[in-house]
Amino acid sequence: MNKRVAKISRKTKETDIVCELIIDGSGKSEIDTGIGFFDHMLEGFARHGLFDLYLTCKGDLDVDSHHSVEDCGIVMGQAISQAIGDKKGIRRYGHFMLPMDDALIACAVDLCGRPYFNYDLKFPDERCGEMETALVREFFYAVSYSAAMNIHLKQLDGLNSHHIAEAAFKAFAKSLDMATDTDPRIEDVLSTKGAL
Ligand SMILES: [Mn+2]
Repeated sequence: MNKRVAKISRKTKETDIVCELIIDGSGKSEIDTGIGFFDHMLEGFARHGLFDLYLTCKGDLDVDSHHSVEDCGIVMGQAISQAIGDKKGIRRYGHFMLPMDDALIACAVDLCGRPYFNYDLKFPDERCGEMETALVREFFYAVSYSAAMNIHLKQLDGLNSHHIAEAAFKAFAKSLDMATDTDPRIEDVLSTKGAL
């Protein structure tokens, strides 16, 4: 099978983003969003999902991190959608329960073509590094509508904001890796409707 790849460029008055996502990667990444903690989260996403991700974002960080994080979510959703293409042969559903010390985060995804987002992470701190923890929600919400996928993220436990966020990004990565994996038994798309 050819490697599933997407390249997206998106420029607005608020952000200028270039992204390359390789679904059939090996966990390599080069990320520069100007937000150290967010780079750390996206590197974890690539490494643990075994995706390759090259992403740069030049955003209006003089305002705050909001536009940069949200717009990276939009672009990554577009990249996921473009890379998986017609979805033939993929497992479609993915889930993972990921522990990170005190944090235990469950994620479930469906690459169904419909956006839905369910989120209940609760961060004890307002920020991790220079990134507002409220932006974790904005990122995954943007991915869900932009990729037209269901994303459920549930916090089962967690005391440390860094661990909660990192476990969420890794749980999402593992779930997406499962959902985008192919199964030779699946002919066409995995739907009784015949379309995803
Ligand atoms: Mn960390």
